[in-house]
Amino acid sequence: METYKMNNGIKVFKYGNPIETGAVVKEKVISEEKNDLDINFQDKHSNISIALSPEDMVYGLGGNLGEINKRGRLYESYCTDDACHTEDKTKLYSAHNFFIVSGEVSRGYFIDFPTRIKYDVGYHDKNYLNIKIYGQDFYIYIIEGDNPTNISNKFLEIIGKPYVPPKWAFGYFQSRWGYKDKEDVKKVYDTFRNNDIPLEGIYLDLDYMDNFKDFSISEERFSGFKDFVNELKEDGLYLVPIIDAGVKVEDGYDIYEEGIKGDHFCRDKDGKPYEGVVWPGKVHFPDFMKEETQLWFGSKYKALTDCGIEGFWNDMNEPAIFYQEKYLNQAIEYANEKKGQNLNVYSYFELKDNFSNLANKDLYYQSFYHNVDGKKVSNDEVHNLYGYYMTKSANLGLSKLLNDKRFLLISRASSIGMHRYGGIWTGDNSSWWSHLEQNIKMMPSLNMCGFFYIGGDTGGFGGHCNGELLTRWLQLSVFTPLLRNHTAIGSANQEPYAFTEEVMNNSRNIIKGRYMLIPYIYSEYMKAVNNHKLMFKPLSFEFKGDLAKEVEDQILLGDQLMIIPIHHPNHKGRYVYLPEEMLEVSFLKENMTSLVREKGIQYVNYNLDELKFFIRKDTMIPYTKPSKNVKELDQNTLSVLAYVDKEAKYQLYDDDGVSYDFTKGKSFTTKIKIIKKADDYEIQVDNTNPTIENISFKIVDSQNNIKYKEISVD
Ligand code: MIG
Repeated sequence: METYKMNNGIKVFKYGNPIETGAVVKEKVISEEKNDLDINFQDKHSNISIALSPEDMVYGLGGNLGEINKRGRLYESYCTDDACHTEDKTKLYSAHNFFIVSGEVSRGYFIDFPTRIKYDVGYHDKNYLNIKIYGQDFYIYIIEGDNPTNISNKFLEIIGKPYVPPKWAFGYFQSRWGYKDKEDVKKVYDTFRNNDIPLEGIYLDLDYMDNFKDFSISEERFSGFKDFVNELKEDGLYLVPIIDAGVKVEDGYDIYEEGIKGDHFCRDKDGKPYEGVVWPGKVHFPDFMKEETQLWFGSKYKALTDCGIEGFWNDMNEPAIFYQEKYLNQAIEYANEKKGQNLNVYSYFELKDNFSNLANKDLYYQSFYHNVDGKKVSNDEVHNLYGYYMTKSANLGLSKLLNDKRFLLISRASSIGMHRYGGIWTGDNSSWWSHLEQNIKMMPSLNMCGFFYIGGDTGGFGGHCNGELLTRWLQLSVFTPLLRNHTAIGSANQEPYAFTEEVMNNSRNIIKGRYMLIPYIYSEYMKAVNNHKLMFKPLSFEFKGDLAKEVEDQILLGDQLMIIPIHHPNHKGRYVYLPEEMLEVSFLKENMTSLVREKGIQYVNYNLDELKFFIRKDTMIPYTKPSKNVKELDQNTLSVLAYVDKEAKYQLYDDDGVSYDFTKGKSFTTKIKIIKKADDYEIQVDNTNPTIENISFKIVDSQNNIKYKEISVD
């Protein structure tokens, strides 16, 4: 064993001969200290046991189900396509192996390992966090710090800055699997515009492709694609097409033929390109572990960037496999044998399971191989890197193709390291109230693991959404960086206008609220990226006491806001835990009201036609007027809502929103300070943003007195 030491309270331990995943960007430095972790090497596995005291909380593990406090549940890191996120599931699309055990003292752990890890976080024995690593070659990072925030920040620093999308990616996006042709897409666009609902873009699901072939466009359904894309873009509307991991096996298909010629596909045990079955039927999987393949596949996005496309979503990159021919044939044979027989419960179930268990078998992942630095390595051994490296490949390609213009890029599968190349959506949730609640809780956990450009399918993917659920979900999602309403084929329409007039009016106002808040949301996003800080935090990261630990359906955004989504039907409001005195704000264009609330538990009304949140004392938030898209946001007049008892400060970040000039120091700040005087406020503004001309203030004090002020900025 070699031991490394990084400064800043971070120690790195190396076991065996790990594969370099690229998760950490900071150089590893040798530490002389001995690891105090209890690691037990057994067969081909490694078991770690961490004692938990009754008070310990466990945070992290990113895109997995469950609570913010991970204790009392089982989890697994093995990227998996599972479209039914029920309570008993242990694994989803991500493998995010960073967690913090926090009690008397707090400690962070990151297991840098590319395949399966299982966690029993005090499920079978509440006194232990037991971890089973499916291998003996890995790094473990141990991060000491004062508290979970501090530890998360240190972790964010060593894994490198998260991906930064263009500013337009912070707009509202409409999606559905099943917008089958140009006319469908145009209709969505027209209906949004005609009903004055802001719309930044429309995601294109696999309906746009020719026969589910990557980088193809259906001539039949999307003829004149380039003109179509550019026509919409003139009006500031972006189309965001999907790309799947599997490449259709078909003679004459350029991507397939190039892939074969260039030796870009994963191989089976006999050295032939591995064949799985996904959307287009038989496919080969690009070997994203190879740099040449990353560059090759990344360059193929050109087919679409040439049409004016600047955003993509990478799907099915766990990779999802519907079946492998051999196993389907076995199932069919078995079924044929049983034909005409009088089946009892066992034989009937076996017959049925033969088919229903065909997808994503462990066997499949064990039976195809990557080329890792010249070595043959099964997918099973590096499974969690597949979606990560596919997205890295897309990022490398798009960076070149778009000449250093920023692009929107999200992936379904991910592991830590990928956060530098793209964002993620949280996969195939359902139109369930419990999934709205789950969406709240996943946000801080994902942030801890480096994923900042994140959001769930608003309204829910599977199942049929109704107007109330969509409205409540929007009241959450307008605070998440990725705001996308998406649903599955076969489910009820889910656009804001698909329900009643009332639902449409409420949705419109809430989405407009999002656009009003973009200056703030973008600023918080960018500051979090640049300063290695969390954008979303659990209450317990900021406040002491049992309630702060237990209340998980309220989360903090930046240092200013607490959001309190409603995640039950028929509720007119909810109980809110206020860890300190805060200002309740109902934030809508015409009717913005506020009320100072004492600390403690209070029942707060929250109607369907509001956008509600709480502001912490001595803070402020900037906002602007709503617009139909980001391009048309008012850059000249800024509004500020402040809650001032003594003195409040805010530093508004902005940049051009499209280029990477911000990485070279080309960004703007507007520093605002409001100081309470006897019966007035002194306002100081230090501004480098050339577009801001006026700032209008609404300042509330602890007695609910309101003052309006106007300042012109030079
Ligand atoms: O097997 O492209 O998570 O967002 O709509 C389903 C169709 C494949 C899964 C994605 C979902 C997308 C769907 N895809």
